[in-house]
Amino acid sequence: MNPPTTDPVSAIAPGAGDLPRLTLVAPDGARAEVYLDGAQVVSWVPAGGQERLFLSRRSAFRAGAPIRGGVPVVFPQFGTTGPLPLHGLVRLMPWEFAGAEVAGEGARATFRLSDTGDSRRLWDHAFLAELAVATGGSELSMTLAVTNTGAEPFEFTAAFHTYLAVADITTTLVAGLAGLRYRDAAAGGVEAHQVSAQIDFPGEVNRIYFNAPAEARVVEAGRTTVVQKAGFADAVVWNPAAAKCATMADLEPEDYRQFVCVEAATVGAPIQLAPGGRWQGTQTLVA
Ligand code: TA6
Repeated sequence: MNPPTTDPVSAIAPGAGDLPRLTLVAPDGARAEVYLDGAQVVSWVPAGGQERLFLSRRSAFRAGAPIRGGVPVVFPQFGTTGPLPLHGLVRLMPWEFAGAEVAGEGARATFRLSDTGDSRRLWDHAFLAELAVATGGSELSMTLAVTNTGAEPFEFTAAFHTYLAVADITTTLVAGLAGLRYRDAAAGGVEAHQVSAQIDFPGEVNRIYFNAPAEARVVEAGRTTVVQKAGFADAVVWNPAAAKCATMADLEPEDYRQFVCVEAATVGAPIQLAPGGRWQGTQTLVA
């Protein structure tokens, strides 16, 4: 059961497909929208600013189906690195709203999810996942905390699969990852080193950058978005380009021009959690 939203900063109402959607509004006007399905942030407007996340007009909004855009929470498996459905389980599950509050100039909402019979059939581990979403000023901050509530150790990979809205992918650059080793999924998984200072997008880019620094920047003509992370070792950069985009039923053929995914992630070295152990990772977007 989700508690009633009597706090001053949030309200839950039916969103697309009648799925419950929380709107979080900070005292300074910064706002975010979060579907309880997947605890998926789908909109972020900094104070006095404009929408900074991409959300596909063709996305499914149906319980148990992934939403295309915003910030899907990836856990306990990134991509196809294991036997689970692509990007794991929790983006497909309904989370519980655990409350919202004013925090300084910002507003903060928390969501919770535990293992279920369905999740145990696919991944036989007991866990508690907690997601905190905070916005205020020019920032959107998300913290994922995972606790092993079972009696056996487990390991997992995770990410915030962040779809940042851009005006034009052909003039967008990602900076801050030079010198890093990466796995190039668009080239069959070969490994390479990032030589140039900035990543551009002449075609599909699908890379996991290992041991990435705490900050990457998405640089467009006239604006920059900073992606900061803590607790996540790696960073993923993805844009499908025209050919792959055309094969994706929940994207318009030209949608690849309008987003780049830059993702705080832990993929290269899975997190090991002993019984009772807790891990957390944070991603902060700065407009
Ligand atoms: O993060 C990049 C990626 O793993 C790509 O390989 C691409 O498939 C993308 O995620 C989207 O995955 P999805 O399951 O949402 O279609």
